[in-house]
Amino acid sequence: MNHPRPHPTRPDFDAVIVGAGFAGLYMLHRLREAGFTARVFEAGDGVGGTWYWNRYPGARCDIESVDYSYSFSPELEQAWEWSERYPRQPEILAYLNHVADRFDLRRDIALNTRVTAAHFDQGAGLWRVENDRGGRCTAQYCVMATGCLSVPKAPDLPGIERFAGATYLTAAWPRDGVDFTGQRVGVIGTGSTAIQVIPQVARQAEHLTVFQRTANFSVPARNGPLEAAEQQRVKADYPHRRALSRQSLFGIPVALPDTPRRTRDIPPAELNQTLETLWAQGGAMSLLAAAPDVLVDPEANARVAEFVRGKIRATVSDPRAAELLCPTSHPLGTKRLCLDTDYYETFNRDNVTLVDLRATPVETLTEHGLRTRDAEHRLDALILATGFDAMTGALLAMDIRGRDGRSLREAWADGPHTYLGLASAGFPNLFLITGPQSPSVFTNMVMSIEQHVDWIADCLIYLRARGIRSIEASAPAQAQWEAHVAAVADATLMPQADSWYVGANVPGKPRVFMAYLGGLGPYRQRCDQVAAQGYAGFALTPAAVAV
Ligand code: N01
Repeated sequence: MNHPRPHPTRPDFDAVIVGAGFAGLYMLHRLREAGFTARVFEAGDGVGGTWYWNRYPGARCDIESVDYSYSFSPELEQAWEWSERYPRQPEILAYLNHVADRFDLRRDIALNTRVTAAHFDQGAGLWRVENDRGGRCTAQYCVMATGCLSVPKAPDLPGIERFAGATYLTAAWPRDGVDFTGQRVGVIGTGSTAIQVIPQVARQAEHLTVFQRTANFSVPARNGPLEAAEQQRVKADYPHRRALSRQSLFGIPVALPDTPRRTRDIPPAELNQTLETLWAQGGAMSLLAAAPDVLVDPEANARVAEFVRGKIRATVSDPRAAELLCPTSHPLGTKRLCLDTDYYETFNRDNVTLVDLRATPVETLTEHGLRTRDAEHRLDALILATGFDAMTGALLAMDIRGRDGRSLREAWADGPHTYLGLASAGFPNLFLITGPQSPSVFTNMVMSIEQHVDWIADCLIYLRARGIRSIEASAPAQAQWEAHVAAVADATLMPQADSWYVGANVPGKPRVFMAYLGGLGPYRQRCDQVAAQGYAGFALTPAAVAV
């Protein structure tokens, strides 16, 4: 119900932004450029988000550096020099620090400050935000730039407290690094993170034991130095390259085919040749972009999956290890397709052992190592590459309360509910950057972040120009969007896998497919259309009326 609000309360800031990764930094820049006041709160003691926390050996982005970078500033694009085809974590972190300095962002960022609560004050029409340092402030808008993979999954290994050796979580790696020389090291997990860690640690440790529960598909990165001439060529072509990426499926410069050819219709020899070429070039996204129907058509998927399994068998010399490393539990691409440098080759080393946790499950950690059903593996150190409470973890970690004091945890008890992945009904003036049910993790995140930030900034400018105090997703528009997201996902093979995309990795999490699979380009058009129609599907409330 609306009540007249004669004395609107001035908030401390036009917007509070939570998180200072790629999303929070650009959001701050856009809002300030548009004349809004904004404050960023960041839990870390530096900017960088994902790239601040994930400092584990081998951490590297699986999108090419020239594409995994902001496109909003042509000067920045031209100025920054990338050293490798795929950027290492320290280089991305240096880039983000450069961005923070270049655009003078630091003065509006509070570091070491974790937002614990955000409550919508209906009477005053503003958000009251609290942090773990006891600070409080108010803002008209709250923008969650909290990342899709920022809350590590809690370790769920029996007896972990008994282990006397060192334990390392990849997502909270010691800043000064770790020297594993002379140590017996165990790695739990074989997802994207572990696949990067394992080859690095194997080169240093005396012995490495990899505890695998589920084998994953991985494609070679073929990383290497980015030659000056190649970088110059990309820089000269940036306007065209970015335009292509914005309209693409995955946010990389691969055009949508006019008449996509079905993979199952391609003669085996021709398909094999294409896959050999892609394999030699490296890159997971380009493999999927070349045959996007592998995510939809089981036959197409089976053909490409068998090609990858053939590569694993050809690489790993021990046939038993090779079979264990061949994924059979899920179609290719339905868990994140990993990108590696020497992952499968690492299992040919004398100092590496692969343990199949399906055949011999973990019984417990002991003081000296890890006991499976048939052996005790003595370890000096244990690396947990066990994944994240993805997509919703960071949002639900805060006590977010919207209209009528209803908490987001309550509203999302059966899974996330959003309109376009940008907003949630019942939570006025709250925006999510790359929120659940947007393309986010299925794309080059930087492209998706820029699209959301631009959309949100343009929206706030629109509201200000019209004296509108409040914007809120309408429940019917939200329900329609969710039905569309689910229908698109259900038309693919994606929901078949027990992946973090469906929350299957976190016990008790509702099983819902949490990303939009319609592609970044088509999604962008939809968002632009909503804006062009005066924010269709949102309720806009003028200033003279309380919300
Ligand atoms: O996490 P994951 P991740 N006992 O959830 C295993 C992005 N990323 O950090 O599959 C034994 O994929 C678990 O086994 P299972 C990327 O989007 C990007 O590797 O549940 N094993 C699995 O093997 C990626 O998808 C980049 O059977 C346990 C592993 O731990 C996302 O982050 C680099 C276990 C977790 O794999 C997450 O990747 C890194 C247990 N109790 C990450 N609990 C790049 O840009 C979990 N596991 C390259």
